[in-house]
Amino acid sequence: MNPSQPIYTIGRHLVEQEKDFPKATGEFTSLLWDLTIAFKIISNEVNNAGLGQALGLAGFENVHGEEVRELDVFAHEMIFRAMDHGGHLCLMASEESHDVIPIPKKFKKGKYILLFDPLDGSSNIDVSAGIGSIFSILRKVTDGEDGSLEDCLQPGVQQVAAGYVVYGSNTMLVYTTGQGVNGFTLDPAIGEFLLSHRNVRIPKRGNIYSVNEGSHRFWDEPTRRFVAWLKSDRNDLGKPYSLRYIGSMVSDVHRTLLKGGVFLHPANCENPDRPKAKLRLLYEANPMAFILEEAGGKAVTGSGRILQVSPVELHERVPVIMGSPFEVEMYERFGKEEFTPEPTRDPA
Ligand code: P6P
Repeated sequence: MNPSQPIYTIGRHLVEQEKDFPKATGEFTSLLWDLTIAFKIISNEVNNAGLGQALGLAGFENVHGEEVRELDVFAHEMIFRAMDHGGHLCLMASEESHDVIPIPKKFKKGKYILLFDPLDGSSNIDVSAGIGSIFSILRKVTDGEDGSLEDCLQPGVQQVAAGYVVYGSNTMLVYTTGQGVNGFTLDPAIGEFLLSHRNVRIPKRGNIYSVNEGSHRFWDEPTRRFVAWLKSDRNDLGKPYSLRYIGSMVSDVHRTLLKGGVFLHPANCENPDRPKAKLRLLYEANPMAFILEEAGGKAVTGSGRILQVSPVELHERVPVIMGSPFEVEMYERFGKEEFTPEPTRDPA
């Protein structure tokens, strides 16, 4: 940690941010604070997962037909139990739950909706690669005390906050409320998230691309031509971009945010009439897109801004291309015209 940087906890940051909103009631601050408790508990479990206990399979499949590992279930439970009684939420929705999750009747309801992916990238758990949690917060738009599916199906531009936690070499929480992006690293010795990355800005361009090259033959033609350009010496670097791919969206996007470049999870166009995307709009693409755009980046589906997609289903999926403005704008140009840009400088 930078010795000259003041010790600034996430709690202090939340209180400071609240001061910027004269009408703030503190409800939102308390909601985010409750979330950090869940993330500390999950971090401890992830970092102490015993080989026999938490790395096993939970023996059933989630709504998407994917094997559910015990840490997925644990993370889902921890977030639900940390958030169900605070009085700030009127509804939750999780990747691990087919339907929306009402707040138990015995608890006071609030005006916010929490959407979350409790443990993204869980297929990496047993190889000790990066995994993470992602959250998105919306404000209730329907009448009455209880939230409904309609409250969840709002475009990403309506988010009031979004964030992720990456459980990697250390645990880091990155979030935005639309006032910039800040990163807090967990000091496990004192159990505090301390400000470590103030006002994160993504580099305007990078030299890394992140995509599952094994799916190359399923991409549409513009995506194939864009990635071929990245890998050639005809691009502006004059040499091939480096490929970095962990297979965990939180880790791959976190690296892209800090180092620049582009992350892609394009649609599978094996059946051109029915392209199939994988990443979920409401609790993966939207929150990450909010953060990337707040940090000066871009986030598109290939046919427009992710944040402007109007959701139809709770678990719907979208193609994701996000990162530095230079690379994402290049991707969009490859999609719009038959063009191969000439390098702006002689190859190295
Ligand atoms: P693929 C993890 O399962 C996940 O949902 C994201 O975290 C990750 O970016 C993506 O799937 C990886 O998908 O097709 O490369 O295996």
